[in-house]
Amino acid sequence: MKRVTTLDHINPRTATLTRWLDKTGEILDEGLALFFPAPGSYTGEDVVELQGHGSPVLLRALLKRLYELGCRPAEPGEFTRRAVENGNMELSQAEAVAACIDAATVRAGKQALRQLQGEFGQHIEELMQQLTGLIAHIEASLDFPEEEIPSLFFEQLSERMQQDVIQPIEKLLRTAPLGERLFDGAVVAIIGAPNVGKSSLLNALAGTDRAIVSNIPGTTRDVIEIDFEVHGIPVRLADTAGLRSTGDVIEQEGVLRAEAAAKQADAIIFIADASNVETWTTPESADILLMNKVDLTDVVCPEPFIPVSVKHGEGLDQLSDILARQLGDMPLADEGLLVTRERHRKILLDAKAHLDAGLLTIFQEAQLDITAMQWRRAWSLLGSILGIGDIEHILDRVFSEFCIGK
Ligand SMILES: Nc1nc2c(ncn2[C@@H]2O[C@H](COP(=O)(O)OP(=O)(O)OP(=O)(O)O)[C@@H](O)[C@H]2O)c(=O)[nH]1
Ligand SMILES: [Mg+2]
Repeated sequence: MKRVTTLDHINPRTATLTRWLDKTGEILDEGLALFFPAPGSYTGEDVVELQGHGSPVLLRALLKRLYELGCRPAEPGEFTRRAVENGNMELSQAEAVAACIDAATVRAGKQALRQLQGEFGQHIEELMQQLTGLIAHIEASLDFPEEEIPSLFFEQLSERMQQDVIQPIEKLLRTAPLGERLFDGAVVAIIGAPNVGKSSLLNALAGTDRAIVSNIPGTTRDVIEIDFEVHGIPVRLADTAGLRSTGDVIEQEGVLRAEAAAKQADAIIFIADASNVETWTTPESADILLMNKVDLTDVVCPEPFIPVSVKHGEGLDQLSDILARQLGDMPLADEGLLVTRERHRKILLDAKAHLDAGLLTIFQEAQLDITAMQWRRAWSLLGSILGIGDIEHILDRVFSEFCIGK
């Protein structure tokens, strides 16, 4: 540090004003230096942070100087990886760092924070402890084959396996569709005949005036996308050209794009116009059916259409609830822990398969070693969520998804 700043000494954990110098001693910038000594730093190693004025030119000059002195840029996720390797956090917490950075909504951020604080990891650890106890019972009966073990013993063991390990895993797995959705988001396409109010709906849901609305059928020609959120789920909403056969080549292209957007969407909202029966013919692919402009007529809205009046904001709250549910939202009074990463879901599924397989042989004395083997395999799998086991392999996979500099 002496070679790049003007400091002779720095107190730990204190922001100290300094200047950084180039090779010839010329001042490059002025800023703050912070020193976090091992082992109490983020990575568990000695860490120095330099905070400059943030101008790309000045920062580049500082980086150039640091590279001259033998520094190199961090690999994606390298700081967090070192924190894991030095025992400062377990792997699912490290993944939560990436999740915190990626979180697009407050709800997603809250889940990431719970994971960062180790709640998810602790739950997995508790399951592993339960599993260890049950494996120990099986191992013990394998060690004393001459003992007559009552079948009640295995019945109880299998019951505890169901209650204490398999059922909690199943409960976690049920949260995965919502948990993953909170981070991956969803694409929702609005389709329907011309002039039914598709662009009006996009504007109303996203609270902007993004798409042109007019009473001329065929107003929207292109796919218009906007990002918003429904109950904390990030949604990319796509407004499309009204579906009809037309001689206008530009509109034809718009219709083709509308159909392509609908194909790629996770959910499709189809809109009909209550005042125009010709718009009611519903495509099979639609997930949510809206009957718009109910303010214009007294026609009874046929099932399963949901009556709305986009113009007057009627029925839109109900639409948000239905859309959120369509995207995997669950009614949770107090949001429990969610499985938010595909890696965790796959491991839990795999572990459950091994636990179930172990139960198949538990009442067959000759095959009890298979039960023990299956359950031990499940234990290792759960451990790989926390980073216990083939650590290098797991770390490579997890940190390859990180962004640079964390
Ligand atoms: N009365 C009434 N009019 C509405 C309602 N929703 C939309 N409109 C009107 O219907 C007309 C068409 O609305 P748009 O949102 O442009 O319809 P669109 O489906 O995007 O039409 P295209 O882009 O041409 O396919 C506009 O004049 C809107 O003001 C509603 O709930 N009630
Ligand atoms: Mg439109």
